[in-house]
Amino acid sequence: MTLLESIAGPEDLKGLSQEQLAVLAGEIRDTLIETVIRTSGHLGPNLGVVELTIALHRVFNSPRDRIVFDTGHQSYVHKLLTGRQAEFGTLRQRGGMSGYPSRAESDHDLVENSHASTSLSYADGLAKAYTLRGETDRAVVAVIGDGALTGGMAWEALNNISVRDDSRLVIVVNDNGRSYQPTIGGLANHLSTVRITQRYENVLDYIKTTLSRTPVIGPPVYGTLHGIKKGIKDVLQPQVLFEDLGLKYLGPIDGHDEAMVEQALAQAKEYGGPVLVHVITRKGFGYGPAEENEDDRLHQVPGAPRPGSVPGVAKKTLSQVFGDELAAIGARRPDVVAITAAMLNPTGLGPFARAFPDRVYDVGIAEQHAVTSAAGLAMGGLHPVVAIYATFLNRAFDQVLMDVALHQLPVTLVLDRAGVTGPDGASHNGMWDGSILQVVPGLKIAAPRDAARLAELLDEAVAVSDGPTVVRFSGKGTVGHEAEAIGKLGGMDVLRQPEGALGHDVLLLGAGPMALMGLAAAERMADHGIGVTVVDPRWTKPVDEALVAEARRYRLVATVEDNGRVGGFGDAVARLLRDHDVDTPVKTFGLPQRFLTHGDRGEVLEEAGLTPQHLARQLTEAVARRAPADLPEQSPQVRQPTEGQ
Ligand SMILES: Cc1ncc(C[n+]2csc(CCOP(=O)(O)OP(=O)(O)O)c2C)c(N)n1
Repeated sequence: MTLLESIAGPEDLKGLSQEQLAVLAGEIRDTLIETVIRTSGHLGPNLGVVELTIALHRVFNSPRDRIVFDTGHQSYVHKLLTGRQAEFGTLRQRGGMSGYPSRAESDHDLVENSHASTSLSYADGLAKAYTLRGETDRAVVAVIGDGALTGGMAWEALNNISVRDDSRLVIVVNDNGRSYQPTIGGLANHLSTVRITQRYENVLDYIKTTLSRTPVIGPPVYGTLHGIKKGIKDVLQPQVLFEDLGLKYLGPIDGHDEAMVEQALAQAKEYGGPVLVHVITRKGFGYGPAEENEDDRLHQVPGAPRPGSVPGVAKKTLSQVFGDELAAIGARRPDVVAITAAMLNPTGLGPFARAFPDRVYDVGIAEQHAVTSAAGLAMGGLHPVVAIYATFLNRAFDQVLMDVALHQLPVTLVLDRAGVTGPDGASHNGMWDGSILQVVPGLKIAAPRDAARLAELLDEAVAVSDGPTVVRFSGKGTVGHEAEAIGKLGGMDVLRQPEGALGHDVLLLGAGPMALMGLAAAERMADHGIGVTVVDPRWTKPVDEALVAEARRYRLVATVEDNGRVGGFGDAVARLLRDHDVDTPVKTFGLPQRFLTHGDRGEVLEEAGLTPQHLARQLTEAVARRAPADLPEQSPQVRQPTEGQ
């Protein structure tokens, strides 16, 4: 039995010696590496918090004391120490363990939202609740990375926490200097001063020697002099920043020295008011390939290929298609600039950043700021492209509505990972944007079905100069699965028409990649004698009015979208037809309005009924249910060809 196997819960950690803890840390790292490389998941962040998590569970009494992991991607070690080793091999698999804290899995898990920068607000609320309820023995701990600390919500929380001297609240800043890539901004610079200098006294020595040795005032000395002007203490002592806010500061502490971390946490626990413990760790610690990975320290690894999958040349992803196209646009349009919220490479902005380093802004994990700052850039005469994962745009709805749309500003939001993303679970599926953005006046939404359309629609979107545009797609999709239009209906692409003797039974509108699924469903239905016209709307907002006349000629209109069913494209189509008194019934297919549990994309879509087989069956039944008397005149032979066909 390994030492790790002997840990059934946090209590079992408490009697271990320092030597045993070091062995345990090694075993945890081995387990993380072996498992996550197979299952996929967040490797670098978890390798960095092994000692920190052991110390947390030795000092605090979870679940009586509450530990909230910001974002939650670094909670694997916590899972291993809270009775979940046996299931750990099922991490992120359908029916298996979640890649984030999960309330269904354990009483030790509390917050599973996985959107960054919320932990301090949860902790603030919990601490207030325990104070008011007289549960004064309970401590609340928030573990937040330096990346998550760049989000505005974290500072709103600090502003509130700092005045609560009755809260037993411990904020652990896990400072590894990185989000995916190095964390940016003034706060990050401030923290990095601490990381580099470690001790204030050493800094003073450094200043003395540097000043005496440097004949001319070069950049590093300029920084130092700047410090003297401001007051060296203010610049170099990190606690000043936090203590000015009213928080007790402990640190900086070497986060891989378990005993030191434990000591600091114990002190913080006893203090009785809010305390910030600043822990310095290395992302990927203890695993060479992660520590040496210059891109992202193996922030997230893809996992081993599934059994049965054929290894081949990696296909270009749609994120890369977007990135290359934006770089091409950037070359001919000097007014186009790009913004990322701490996800430059994952959103495909790498090529643009390399070609135009002055025209790309990493704003930190600050989606709200990203959007309003884009509004400012647009007011200043530029055309910003904000590249963001669809699920994280939810944060910035008011900014899109009031800061951008109200001013009719030419901002293009590029929403990657739209639709079902899968293994990251409920909080990561990009299934809300298609609905919340439908209500924004003047905003246009494009949903490319494949790589060629992505490039085309991105070009069209950045050409719009009188209001915001959105391009939503799933960047994990790859080049190759394409469908050419056989005609046009208004601005929409017609992909298939009923052939031979088949009637015009169903007008099927497939948004984005669902157009391809619609084609596959149509083929099956043709085998059963049902004629289906498949149309890709290209723009899902506004809905093309050419649909009104066309819809009257079919028994049924159907819409399919990779988005929640409520308030999305389908509902917009139904509303348009209703407003024009079109009698043809509309069936809308999309994701059920639920929080969908994790699994791979195919599995989640299957469960949601979004497969060609399921669509074909549902539509066949729906056509059959319509009584002949309800049906419009079927005369496809005399049907006028639609414009462009
Ligand atoms: C609102 C939001 N935007 C973006 C992300 C994507 N994301 C996940 S982890 C991460 C970096 C987090 O950095 P940090 O908090 O320092 O933790 P580390 O991984 O370095 O331990 C980002 C940007 C997110 N989870 N939430």
